[in-house]
Amino acid sequence: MDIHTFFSRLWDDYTAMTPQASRIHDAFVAEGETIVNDHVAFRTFDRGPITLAALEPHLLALGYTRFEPYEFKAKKLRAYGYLPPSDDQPRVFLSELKCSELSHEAQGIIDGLIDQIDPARVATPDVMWAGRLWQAPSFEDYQSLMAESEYAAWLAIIGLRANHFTISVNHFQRYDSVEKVLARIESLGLGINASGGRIKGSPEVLLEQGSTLADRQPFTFAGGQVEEIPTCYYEFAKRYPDAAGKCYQGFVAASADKIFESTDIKRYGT
Ligand code: OOG
Ligand code: NI
Repeated sequence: MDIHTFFSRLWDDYTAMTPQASRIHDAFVAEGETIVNDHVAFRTFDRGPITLAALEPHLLALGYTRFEPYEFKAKKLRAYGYLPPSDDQPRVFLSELKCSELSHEAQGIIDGLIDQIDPARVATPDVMWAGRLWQAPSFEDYQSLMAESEYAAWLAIIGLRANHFTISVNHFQRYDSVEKVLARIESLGLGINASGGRIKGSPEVLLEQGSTLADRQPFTFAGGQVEEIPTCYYEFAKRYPDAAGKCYQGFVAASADKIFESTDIKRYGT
């Protein structure tokens, strides 16, 4: 699969899950802005056939290269940043949950999901937007996961797909700051993730980021119980040149730690 097809299918799946993304995208295009993606992000479990190491070959096949690892001790996550084959393509942030750091009960719930995955399904790049590769969990299991890891609970119901796309504020004309972009988002009636402040990072760390609160939709759990759940969110990033004058290519772990909470709508939503 070529990289254009990959991102166009990924985007179609993402916007179907995330109507706010189409609204935001179209609002900026209507103002004459050009949308360039800074990065996209994926979440997975470090177990079974969908580990970071098992998914990474799909990125390498598109021409991506490994850039830098990141650790999130409190959230029990590790991640890797990848550089695109050309500047007009997004970077990729791929994270995985360190399942063995959860309780035996939570691990049992996750194993019950992972055991349902057909390994053949993971062999083609469209697994990156396959969604759930297992039956819907019960609401009880969802809540058990939620008590230990919001990331685990989210992944159990949403599955593999773009967790967010990120607009490059560097490529905007009218909006020269992340804060101006966030103000425009709010004028559309959408919520901002304020965990750790509206703007994560600073020119000093060469990256400023902000994000929406994830969209919500009703979800039918095993047994038929329907509850509103968070889907995906949109991010906005502005990068600064390093001492050598080269645009910063990495992520910032302290900022990422708070960006993860964009799907934690129970704690941070209004
Ligand atoms: C990823 C959060 C981190 C960034 O740009 O630092 C991130 C996630 O929510 O899965 O995207
Ligand atoms: Ni991001």
